[in-house]
Amino acid sequence: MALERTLSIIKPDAVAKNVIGQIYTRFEQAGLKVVAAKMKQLSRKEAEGFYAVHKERPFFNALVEFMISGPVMIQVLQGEGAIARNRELMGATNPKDAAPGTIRADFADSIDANAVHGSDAAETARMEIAYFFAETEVSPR
Ligand code: RTP
Ligand code: MG
Repeated sequence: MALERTLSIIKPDAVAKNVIGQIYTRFEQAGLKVVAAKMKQLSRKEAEGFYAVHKERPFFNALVEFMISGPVMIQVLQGEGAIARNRELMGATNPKDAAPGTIRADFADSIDANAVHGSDAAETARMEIAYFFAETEVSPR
């Protein structure tokens, strides 16, 4: 498996629940290193741009409203097979379908307020990391 980087966002619901540390512990225990991080209140424009791939979907407006409802914690995770590994840790999009012990099963309330985002493929990971971080902001370690 290749060393990869993926973009992770702890969404406003999980930040409000004060579980950033618990979620970081799961990344670390799975062998994923945090190599860049920032807390941010997204503007509407930033949230719309980030989720542009979903702009024709019926849930787009609700998704954007939710993502700007409070600060988010944005990080780059690095590790062997980081993209798939992070998706496994996250669990299914709808917490009702998420496997026990996953982040969404344990911390998410609904398909909208679902605690975390994770890139879904190598190309989206590259785009999403570049959306929030300059190359100089990502640790080379
Ligand atoms: P994310 O992008 O946030 O990591 O989530 P995901 O890959 O698991 O799901 P995706 O299909 O990319 O959808 C992005 C976010 O939109 C909301 N959503 N709502 N009501 C619905 O049918 C619906 N489907 C998706 C979710 O909050 C999802 O995380
Ligand atoms: Mg997605």
